[in-house]
Amino acid sequence: MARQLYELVGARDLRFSPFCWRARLALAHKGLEAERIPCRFTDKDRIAFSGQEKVPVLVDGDEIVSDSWAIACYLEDAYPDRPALFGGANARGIARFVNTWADTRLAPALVRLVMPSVVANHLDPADHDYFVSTREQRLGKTVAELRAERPEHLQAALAELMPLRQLLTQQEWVNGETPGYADYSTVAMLQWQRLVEGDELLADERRIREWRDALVEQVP
Ligand SMILES: N[C@@H](CCC(=O)N[C@@H](CS)C(=O)NCC(=O)O)C(=O)O
Repeated sequence: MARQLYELVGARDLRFSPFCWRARLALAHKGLEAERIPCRFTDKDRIAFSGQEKVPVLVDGDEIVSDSWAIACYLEDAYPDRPALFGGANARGIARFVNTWADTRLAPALVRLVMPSVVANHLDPADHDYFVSTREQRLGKTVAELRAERPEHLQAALAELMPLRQLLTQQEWVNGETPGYADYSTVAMLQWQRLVEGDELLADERRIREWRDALVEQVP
C-alpha cells in the first residue's frame, strides 16, 4: 500500500498512543486506508527517515509527515474533496485551540493516571526501562508515587473534563453538528486512557462515554 502509518505498539499488539489515534481517526474521517506499521518507543531506527523520533508518522506516496496536528492539516489540504476535518481556515484555528487544550491540559492530567497501568501491563518489555526513566524524569514523580496518588489524579482529570462535559450537554459534537478534528484530538486522549485502564474515570460520565464510543467505532 502506498500509504503507511507508523504507530506505537505495546504488549500484545495494543495500539494505545493518543497521537496515533488522532491520525487514525483523521484517516477514517477522510475515508483513507493506510498500512499500520507497529513501532515501539525504542524503535527509533524505524522512523529515522522522518527526521525526528516520535510517532505517528504518515507516509503518503512521496510525502512524509510527522506530528498528529501536521498530519491532520496535511490530510485536509491533500484531500480537499473528501469530508472536511476542519471546514475552513477559521474553523481550523478553533480546532487548533481544542487540540492545544487537549495537549496541555487533558493529556498531562491523564498521563498521571495511566502511567502506572502502562508500566505494569502494556509496555513491550524492550521499552520498559526507557519509558520509565523518561516519564519519571518528565513528570518529576516515580511510578510508585503516581500509583499511590491515584485518587487525587482521578479528581484532577475529572476537573479537566469540565468544558467537554458541559459542551456535550449543549451540542452533539465538539465540532458542532457533525464530528470533526476538534472531536478527534480530544477523544484520542480518552481512548488512550480507556485502552490502558478501563472505564473507572468515566464511570459517571455517560454522555462523554457515548460520544467517545460513537467516534472510535468509526475507526477500522
Ligand atoms: N506532538 C506529537 C507528539 C507525539 C508523541 O509524543 N508520540 C509518542 C507516542 S504517544 C512518542 O512517539 N514518544 C516517543 C518517545 O517518547 O521516545 C504529536 O502530536 O504527534
